[in-house]
Amino acid sequence: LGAASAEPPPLEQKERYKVGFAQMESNNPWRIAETKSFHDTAESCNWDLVATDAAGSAAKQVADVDSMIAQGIDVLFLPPREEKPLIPAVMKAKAAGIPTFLVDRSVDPAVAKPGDHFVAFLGSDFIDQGKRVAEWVIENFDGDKGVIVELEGTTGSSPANDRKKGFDDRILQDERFEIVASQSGDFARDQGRQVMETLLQAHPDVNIVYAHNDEMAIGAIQALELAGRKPGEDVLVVSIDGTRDALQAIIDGKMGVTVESSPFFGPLACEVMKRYAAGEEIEHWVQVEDRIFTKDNAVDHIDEAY
Ligand code: GYE
Repeated sequence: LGAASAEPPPLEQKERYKVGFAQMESNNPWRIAETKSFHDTAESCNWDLVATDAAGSAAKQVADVDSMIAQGIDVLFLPPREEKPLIPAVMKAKAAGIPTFLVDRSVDPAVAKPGDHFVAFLGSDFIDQGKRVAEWVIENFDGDKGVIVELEGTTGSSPANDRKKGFDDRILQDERFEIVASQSGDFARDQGRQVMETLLQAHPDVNIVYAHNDEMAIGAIQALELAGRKPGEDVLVVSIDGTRDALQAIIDGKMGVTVESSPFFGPLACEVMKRYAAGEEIEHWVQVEDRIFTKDNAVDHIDEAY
């Protein structure tokens, strides 16, 4: 046996493809919108779609990929829930001759590489998203001392790691700001609310909440209101995604900003897959451009939101 080639497996050109989409969980509007985008694209892109839902378990997500490999998919689209536990799934797909595209989250780049173990990562620049939130806060916070609570995404996931880095590095360059607590709410509304309730008791002087996604921001707003605080007046709430509820919270004056992170990956997946089958060289990172939503434009975008 020769050494495995340092290239992803090729994809043959044909009329219809059996496409695997191994979703990680479906407990929030972002995930549901992403899954729907793949189902919608299946019709227009001639896919027989095999879609699974790992219900928040990285181990189940790996097992779901195993079963897709056994079912003979031609190509795999994988949003890895966490950076390290999903590496075996990427490796097994390659060994089975199936090209993999990572969508919306990535894996540890020291171990699994684009242009080798997988074709490409399709998604946003999470460091930049965090940095843009920090810059908006620096420009718009009008107090003397910013006391920040940070609600982190899923521990060990690429967006949680990078949204923290991008925000923290930038905000701490300005001496007005201090991050007094930073804790995971697993990208979920309920956990965001619970963690915020606890952190509010330890840090009643908080006046800025940075959540790594909108669902946790909405949970935090609920916790703040329950404690008699006035989000938008005495606490600035900022986050990332651009969900309908977040845009509504901006319109209602309860949230300051959300930097976009789009879940609509289906059409991009179709396009990149076709280019790959045609033998084109695919950039290792197919980067998605993100808009920014504030009180100036939230109302213009709420109808297209999810
Ligand atoms: O921001 C979050 C979701 O991986 C980019 O995951 C995605 C993130 C998104 O649960 O809401």
